[in-house]
Amino acid sequence: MKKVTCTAPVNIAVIKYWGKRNEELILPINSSLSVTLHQDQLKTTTSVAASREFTEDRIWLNGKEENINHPRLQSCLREIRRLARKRRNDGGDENVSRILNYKVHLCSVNNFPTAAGLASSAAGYACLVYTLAKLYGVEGELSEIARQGSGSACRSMYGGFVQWVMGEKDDGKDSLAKQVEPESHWPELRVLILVATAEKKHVGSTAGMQTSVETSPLLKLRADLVVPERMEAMIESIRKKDFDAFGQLTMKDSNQFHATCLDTYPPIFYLNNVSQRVISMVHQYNTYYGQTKVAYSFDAGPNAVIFMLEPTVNEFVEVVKLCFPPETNGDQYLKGLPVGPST
Ligand code: 2P0
Repeated sequence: MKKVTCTAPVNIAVIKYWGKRNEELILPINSSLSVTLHQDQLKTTTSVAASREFTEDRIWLNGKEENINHPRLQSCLREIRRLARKRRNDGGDENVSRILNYKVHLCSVNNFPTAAGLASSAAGYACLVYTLAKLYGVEGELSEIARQGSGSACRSMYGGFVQWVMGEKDDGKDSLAKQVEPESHWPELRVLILVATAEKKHVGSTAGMQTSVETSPLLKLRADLVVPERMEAMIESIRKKDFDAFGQLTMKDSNQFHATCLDTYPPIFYLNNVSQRVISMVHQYNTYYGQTKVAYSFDAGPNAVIFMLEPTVNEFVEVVKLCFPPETNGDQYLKGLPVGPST
């Protein structure tokens, strides 16, 4: 038996991905950009074992067996095994030949709420692809395979600041993640995650973005006219470590993503009244200082991700505690997370 265990962190998009031009290959209608969290924080851990004793491929997610025949899982398994076979045929490791004949058992656990809009599928598929690649000794560009598990997963294959370039080709060969700056680039950057609810979201991202593509004229305008220019500005703000610009662009992009959800028919609501209070709190805080000291971002759920620089953390956490006292909001907790490398 051969066994491998790896971890992959979640990533938080500051230029959001929402909408596909090809459902099967998972090709997006716009490029996106994210920050990968530190691997010691919100992460997925996956173990894979290959053995001649196993009679079929199987997978367990958070301790519960799931259907291995899910098409996206099958795509990832098939593509990694194809690369492994190619490597073997090119004269690679003899052991790979043997393992390729074995079935695998996969076990994946998240240390945070699954499917609550905290990018669980991103860390999950990134980890699955990376762990399988290690098992079979496959190296090189793997983000194309992770993308076929879940779009946002391709960005978790790298640490630091990562762009998913939408690409132009129909076969998706150029729809890849690339690192814009490494995790060491902006060590003062922090994220605070405010969990408004750990419940599973009502409308999943895959179905939600499909309806948005079909019905929202705003989404098309966003992809064609807003994102390309905003992407340039975002990359520049990161390169210059200009938090004021970075924060404003992050908040505007989150707001526009949720505007496209409202523009979807029937509309999708991911934000709730707690999210709205967090948005007000952030703007009041920034207004008090006359500059952008903190910036929110919300994905497909009501939980807030707040970006800030290290010197702001303690004071802002106190502000959050004042605005959301524990006795009235018992289901909330805070995590101050450093941004860091992916493995
Ligand atoms: C993002 N989200 O860029 C955006 C922002 C949610 C809001 O990527 O269908 O789970 O698996 O490609 O990757 C969520 O979409 O969807 C997502 P699929 P995915 O992070």
